[in-house]
Amino acid sequence: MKKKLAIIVLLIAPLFIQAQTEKSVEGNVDNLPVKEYTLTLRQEKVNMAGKEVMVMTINGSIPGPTLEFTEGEYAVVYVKNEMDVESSIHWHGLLLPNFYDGVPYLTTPPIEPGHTLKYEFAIKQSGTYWYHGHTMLQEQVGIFGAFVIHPKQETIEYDKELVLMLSDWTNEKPMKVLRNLKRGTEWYNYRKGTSTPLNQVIKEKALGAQFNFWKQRMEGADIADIYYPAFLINGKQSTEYPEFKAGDKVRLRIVDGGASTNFWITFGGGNPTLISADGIDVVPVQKENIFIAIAEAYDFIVTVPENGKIEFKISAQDGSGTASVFLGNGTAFKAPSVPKPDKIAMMKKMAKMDMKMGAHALKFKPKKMNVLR
Ligand SMILES: [Cu+2]
Repeated sequence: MKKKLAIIVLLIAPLFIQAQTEKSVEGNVDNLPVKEYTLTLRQEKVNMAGKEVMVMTINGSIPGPTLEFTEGEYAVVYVKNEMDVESSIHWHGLLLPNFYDGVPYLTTPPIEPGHTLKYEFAIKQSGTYWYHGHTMLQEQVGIFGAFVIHPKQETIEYDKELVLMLSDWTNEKPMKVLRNLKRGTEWYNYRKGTSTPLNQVIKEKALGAQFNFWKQRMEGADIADIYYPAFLINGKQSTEYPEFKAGDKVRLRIVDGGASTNFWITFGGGNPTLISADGIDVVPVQKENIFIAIAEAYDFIVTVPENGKIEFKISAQDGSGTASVFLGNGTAFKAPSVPKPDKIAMMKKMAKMDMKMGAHALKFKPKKMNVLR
């Protein structure tokens, strides 16, 4: 027993030593202006999609507040855990000492119920980032928010800005969702109406492809596994932002904080110009739509038109739902709808690929198919 303990101490010790040395090689941070935030994590009942459910909030909201800094500041963030379970916050994409990265049991101790952890680090970059819980499935139920860093000197021209935090919402307990997925049934595909009926499969002459799927213990082609009753932008399915006036150049800071949803983004006018990806500025390029994957961030600049408002729309990749915000006043310039993906064509294509590449390994180890990644 003692031996085991000694081994564990030996394994963990380097992490803490590393944290200490990283702190000391941070350079002189004493002169940096300090900016402080407090994030309070609570368990609360909220109604986001037609049902009151117990979830997790940060300072009483979902998503949590946007933390805003300027490059060169020293961030101090107190995370108060008022829940009855342990928690953690990971700062996605931020350059910081390993000890404050917030991955429990790996870099940072978990935040026990009733405890507060003080995160502190120098802000050495600029751009759009986010933070999220790294404990169990807490990110799915509300532990996430945006993290915005302004450069010392702004080089991009715009008048106003707006954070758009995208997410997916379930009224079920995430652990129950996980159990359902592990069962390997097609329950969620039926719920969200994206399963493909057999008569349609036969009509489209895809029965061979379907047999191929069944042989590999898969029900059929689908893009997403979970049924979500709602997709949200800043915690809502539809929001008006009338404070943006005609001619305003608005910088949209878009983050996909979904737990398992990739989205198509479309704009109803406004000359959308992509200026940044994952916190890094890019050569500005005009783009009418973009595909955003989980945890990615894109910044766009749009100009509010003279005679109406712009619709900004997200469509779940599997075609199971949308959400919108509107910028400006008057008649809406509608964002184009994204056509639903053709699942049967996908299935045929995958079956063909499978024959070419020969997925022997899968065929002889069918149990592997049930392992979650
Ligand atoms: Cu992350």
